[in-house]
Amino acid sequence: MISFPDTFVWGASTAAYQIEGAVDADGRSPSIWDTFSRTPGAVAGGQTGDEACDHYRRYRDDVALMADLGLRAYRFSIAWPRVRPGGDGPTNERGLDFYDRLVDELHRYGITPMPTLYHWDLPQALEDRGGWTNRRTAEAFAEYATVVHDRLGDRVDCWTTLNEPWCSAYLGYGSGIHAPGRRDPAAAFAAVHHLLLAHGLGTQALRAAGARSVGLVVNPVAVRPDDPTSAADADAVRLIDGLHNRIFLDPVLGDGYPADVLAHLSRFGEPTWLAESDEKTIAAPIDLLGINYYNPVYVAARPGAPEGNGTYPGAAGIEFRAPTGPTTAMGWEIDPTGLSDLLRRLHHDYPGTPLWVTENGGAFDDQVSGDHVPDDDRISYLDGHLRAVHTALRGGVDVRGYLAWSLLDNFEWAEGYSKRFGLVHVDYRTQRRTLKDSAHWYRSVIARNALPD
Ligand code: GBH
Repeated sequence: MISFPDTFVWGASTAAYQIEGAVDADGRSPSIWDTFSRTPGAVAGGQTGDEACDHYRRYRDDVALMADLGLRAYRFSIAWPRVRPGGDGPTNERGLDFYDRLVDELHRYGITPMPTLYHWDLPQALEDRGGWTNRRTAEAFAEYATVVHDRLGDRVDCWTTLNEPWCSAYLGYGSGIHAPGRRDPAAAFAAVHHLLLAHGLGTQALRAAGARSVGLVVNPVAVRPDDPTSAADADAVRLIDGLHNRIFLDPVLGDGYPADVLAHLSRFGEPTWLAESDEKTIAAPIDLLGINYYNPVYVAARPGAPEGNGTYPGAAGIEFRAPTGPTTAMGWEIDPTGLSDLLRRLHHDYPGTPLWVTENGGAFDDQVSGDHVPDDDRISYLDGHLRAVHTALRGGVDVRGYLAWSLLDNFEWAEGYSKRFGLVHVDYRTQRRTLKDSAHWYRSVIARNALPD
């Protein structure tokens, strides 16, 4: 048996726009994803989060499912446009009421609530004023964080500020494949900075309000050279590692922006967004770092390749090698060694910060037969990655918990409902939930606190 520490926390994650639906209920305003999903061509099949899993109305049943699986923690996100429909300004108490009920319901079953304050659903009203390219959005985030803490802080101990600022900045403002769909490298880097500033200001605000534990969720990636003997590939690794990982981790964990990254950004003009004490604000101490891990990437120096995969502004002549091994339905390479490598590296390069795996999982083309969803591919994905977590633990890495992505099949952003990541299958016509084999498997892992040999 491969046993985990007694204190290891098992759970699952979701995000508001991906599951809640009820986008007009109780005073919620539109977010950038409501706008983006209505833009022709933006989301597969023209789908939106209008109904999603109808979790807003079915949360009691969904919490009962979590209890049935034996989850000890549940990471969900709070929809800023429910709480502050204008982005800043008046608070909408009815929006907070939902999270109030959800938190109470979780406590009824002894499940620890782990809210994330921002999982990509920026109030459209703020985007209309520049969104994450506007410094003011970071301040508005800290105000919103305080308002949420005022309501839930008596029952929530552990907070995370942002989910994957890399996606918000690079996909939202750089490549435009996520909301708000802008394509402007300079805007992407301004967004990186204002997201980091929001994290710093939000962390300070939560602490001032009395929060016990505050952290950030990132999606660092193990960047590997296509040819380990090539010096040019090693340079490509360094650049992509800088633009993907160190640009977030170094400022948050205390060192300010890396010099090589700042040098790279200078080609897009002066970083006028970087004010005097910002790096100090961003380095506000955190109690946990959440890691969302899906796959490693391999990069190669190839003169003439499209710039940084279309995602990393200014990274000319770098090709992202197509997967050579098995992939998930997203086309992402399945390789759990990426997770153990990453955990070891974070432990080594940024010592002293407790780590959590806040998301990990795979999309597969599940087949439903009656009450049965046989998803061996997902079980083996999860099993392999949990072994990787265990390897890291054995190597002395401080990993506190594992939260599977995702509890439910849900709205997979630009892929709409076509990609299913859930432990629990959702029939979107009836909203019927069916536990997949992976859910039964996960329940037994949790119950034993161990994997079979
Ligand atoms: C997470 O983002 C999100 O937090 C969550 O909302 C989402 O539903 C979930 O993952 C599944 O997508 O260059 O082709 O190798 C995932 C962020 C960024 C992970 C890009 C995979 C590399 C793809 N992703 N990344 S590739």
